[in-house]
Amino acid sequence: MATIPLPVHTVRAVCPHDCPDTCGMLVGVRDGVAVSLRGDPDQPVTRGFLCTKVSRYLERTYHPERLKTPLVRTGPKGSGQFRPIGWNEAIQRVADHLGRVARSAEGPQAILPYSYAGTMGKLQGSSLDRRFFHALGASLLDRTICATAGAAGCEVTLGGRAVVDPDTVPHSRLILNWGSNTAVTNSHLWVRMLQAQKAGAKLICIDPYKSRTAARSDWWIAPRPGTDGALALGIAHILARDGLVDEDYLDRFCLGWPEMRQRVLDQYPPDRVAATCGLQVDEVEKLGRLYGTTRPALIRLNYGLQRHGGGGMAVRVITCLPALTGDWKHPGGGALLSTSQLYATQADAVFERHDLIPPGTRTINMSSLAEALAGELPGPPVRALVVYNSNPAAVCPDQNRVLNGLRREDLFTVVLEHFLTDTALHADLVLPATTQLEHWDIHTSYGHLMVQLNQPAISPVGESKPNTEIFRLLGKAMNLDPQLFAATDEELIDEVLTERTDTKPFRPEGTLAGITRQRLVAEGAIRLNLPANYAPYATGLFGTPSGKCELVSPALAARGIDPVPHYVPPHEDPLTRPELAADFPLQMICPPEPEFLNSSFVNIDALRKIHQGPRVLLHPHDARSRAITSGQTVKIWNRRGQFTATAEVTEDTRPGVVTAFGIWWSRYTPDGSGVNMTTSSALTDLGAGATFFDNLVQVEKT
Ligand SMILES: Nc1nc2c(c(=O)[nH]1)N[C@H]1C(S)=C(S)[C@@H](COP(=O)(O)OP(=O)(O)OC[C@H]3O[C@@H](n4cnc5c(=O)[nH]c(N)nc54)[C@H](O)[C@@H]3O)O[C@H]1N2
Ligand SMILES: Nc1nc2c(c(=O)[nH]1)N[C@H]1C(S)=C(S)[C@@H](COP(=O)(O)OP(=O)(O)OC[C@H]3O[C@@H](n4cnc5c(=O)[nH]c(N)nc54)[C@H](O)[C@@H]3O)O[C@H]1N2
Ligand SMILES: [Mo]
Repeated sequence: MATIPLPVHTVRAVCPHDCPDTCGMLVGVRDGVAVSLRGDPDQPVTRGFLCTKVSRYLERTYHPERLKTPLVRTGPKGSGQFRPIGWNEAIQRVADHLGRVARSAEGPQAILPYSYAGTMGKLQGSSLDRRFFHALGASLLDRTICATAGAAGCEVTLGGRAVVDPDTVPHSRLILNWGSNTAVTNSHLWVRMLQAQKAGAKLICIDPYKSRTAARSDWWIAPRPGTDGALALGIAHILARDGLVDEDYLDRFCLGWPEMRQRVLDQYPPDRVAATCGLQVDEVEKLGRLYGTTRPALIRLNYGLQRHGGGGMAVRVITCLPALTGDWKHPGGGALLSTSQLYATQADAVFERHDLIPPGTRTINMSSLAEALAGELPGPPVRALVVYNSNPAAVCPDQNRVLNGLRREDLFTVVLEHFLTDTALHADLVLPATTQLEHWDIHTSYGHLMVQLNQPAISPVGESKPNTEIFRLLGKAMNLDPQLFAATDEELIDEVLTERTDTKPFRPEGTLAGITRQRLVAEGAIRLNLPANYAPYATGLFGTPSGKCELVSPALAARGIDPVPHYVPPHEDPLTRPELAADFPLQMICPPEPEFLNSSFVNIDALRKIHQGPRVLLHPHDARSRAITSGQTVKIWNRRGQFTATAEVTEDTRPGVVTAFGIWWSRYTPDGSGVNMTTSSALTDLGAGATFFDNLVQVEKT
């Protein structure tokens, strides 16, 4: 006879991962154990559908290798030899060590916090941690590893992010996925693009490799990596030459069209652009004409094209295009990078207590971790590193030098984690953190306009604690002002939902009025208070100093940068660096495998086993000259480092471009090395971002 199961109750949660979709989830709990996890059908944007990765989140939470107690290192750094210790001892050891560094002649700036978006939740992502490090006077971290080049490119041109209401996407007649693998990285937006396609829209994908998005588009255009700025200027040339611009929009809302017009007509004719981009002149002409004659046209520009020396300028040029055509005026037209700025949550400066930062505190760029750990940056050497929500040993550029730094015996490293990642393996102390099923959080989104609350479904697994609680304990142990840490997590959520007071003029409507924790608990996701089909740039609400779309940018001129849109080549460009290309002739791009989220989920067996191991795509032309065939093991290297992978010879990557997939943990690679062995810590032109897709390599059979 079957036993009667205990009742299951359902808890509303939110996917915490770094992805624009911020899915609503429902967790089924029986007798304190999470027994099911699915998409929340009532979340109006994500509508019950979860990706392959996050549908396995229970395997993450209950993974046999989940960290359950604090650990202290007993062997050499990186060896993985640890022994469990109690929380009191662990917290005391961290507090003692950080205290010693802070009191030393080198001072508190020798302490470096290192975090990114392992969780996007405001509480576990950037709350009491910030207050803690600000009160301590630690070095500040510039979080540049993902999005700052594009943010800076948009800021200069638009005075805010390129944003359209994702609800309007089905109205679009022409969609350009530009450096965006939307089918994989933003699947709920992709559904809307397919809706548009069904209604007759054309889908174009601009990507040096045939991503899943490219494969499902009507047209795949494969420029050389890092040349998107030139392509956009070529489109602008065709618009100007053929009279395909919206003179009225340009007159009313833009600054500097005459200068930009002259520039593109003089310097970016299609034949020259085609040569720079490695495209046919016909392709450039056809793209320019299609873009100039189809309204509304939407550009989904994303991160792939930003991770190059000229990534900031490329984004600036691309975000000029919808002003030339007047696309911003049409629902379904414009350009979309991120919706994150529309959330009028309490200002970070207030919530994270920026007032506590001692004047003159230095800022360390997270993409320069290699340099920081090697003591090559101004200021005191880094003596203590506190890592949470990030796995820099795997995800940072110039991995060899990052690992050398992490192996320094005089460096004290603390890592808050779910697992013994490559970074945690190098820690002196590991502190076990809770997953999203075990803590409170509040979520904005960078791909839609919902506010969502994550409620804990189960008690912490093992002795793990939320990041907030860990920083409360550290704050107390270091005798920091108790007021900073007094609020409970639920009270912190209420603080986040307190209206900010520095609202920018271009988003007067995005208020949180009436959105409370109580309502989020009762109702689930709530849309920001914004009008339907929200389109700030339709009526010229730009956030620039002139209040216009700055095709010519006085702000850039003031910084000594050419204020008129132009092309900035990649750092490692075979055309402009022939001496480097003589030894390392192939441009390498290295996006994550679709089944991984950067380095997260690599330890979920079912996901990892979809692939045999690290792989690299080579065009038949490049494979033939190296006598490489599919299935062979190859080494990929340059002066910074090398890694091995299995070759796939395919026309899915353009000639001259190697596409390698990440971001594997070293233990799952053939030689303990990942894609970031060859990547460079050189920074982007604007925004000081990382340049993962801008490195020249050689490939050879092993
Ligand atoms: N499944 C999955 N989803 C994710 C992530 C993940 O790791 N896995 N990561 C999340 C995060 S953190 C982010 S930032 C976003 C990233 O989202 P996307 O920007 O969409 O993803 P990427 O794969 O980084 O880059 C997109 C495409 O740009 C192409 N590309 C590379 N160089 C160039 C270039 O010079 N020009 C052009 N036009 N294209 C180029 C790459 O081949 C890639 O297919 O996705 C998020 N979603
Ligand atoms: N070669 C190459 N390198 C890249 C990229 C690329 O495309 N190619 N992409 C870059 C991009 S876009 C990004 S955003 C970065 C991402 O780099 P990271 O932000 O480092 O992202 P992940 O690799 O997902 O690592 C996040 C870690 O946070 C941990 N974590 C999650 N939630 C919590 C929590 O609540 N508490 C604590 N303490 N820990 C938690 C996870 O277990 C995981 O190990 O990588 C960059 N690196
Ligand atoms: Mo990212």
